[in-house]
Amino acid sequence: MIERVYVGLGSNLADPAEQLREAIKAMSLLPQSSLSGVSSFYVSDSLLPGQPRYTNAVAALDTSLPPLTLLDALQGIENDQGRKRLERWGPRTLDLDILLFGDRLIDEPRLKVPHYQMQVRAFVLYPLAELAPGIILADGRALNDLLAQCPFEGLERLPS
Ligand code: PH2
Ligand code: MG
Ligand code: MG
Repeated sequence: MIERVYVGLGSNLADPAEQLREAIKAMSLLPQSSLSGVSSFYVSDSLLPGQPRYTNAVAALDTSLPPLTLLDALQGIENDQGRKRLERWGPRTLDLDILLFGDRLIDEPRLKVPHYQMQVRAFVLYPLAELAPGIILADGRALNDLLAQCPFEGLERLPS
């Protein structure tokens, strides 16, 4: 079964936009998968003060990989691009987060889907809306309702 997965990309170290482009290339080479869209890039302040600004985007991936296999593959890409897991929420060269996985609700120690904090993250919701306008999440929430509660304020959309 092929499922549509939305992956959030983020970087705030080592030329963030270049990290995102490299990650998109690597995702396009994943087995049993095809990359079917990438949003614009957006720049915003870190949720944690004192860190460099982040560049974020969302990619749409059609895959028949099971969720934890895809998670392993995405973590492999993070590691290949020099991600050091020093502290939770520390600055990072690359962060790849599974946001939505088809119409699944996933509650595993390593993976919660929908991503637990996407509703308060403009840098996730606005790029997602470019690729999946009007989508209803597996838990029944409407993306449009989440957007209405989450101001665009503070996001800077980069020209493509
Ligand atoms: N990710 C974090 C912490 N803060 N801030 C922005 N703007 N974008 C992110 O992707 C981000 C963050 C930890 O995952
Ligand atoms: Mg992550
Ligand atoms: Mg993250």
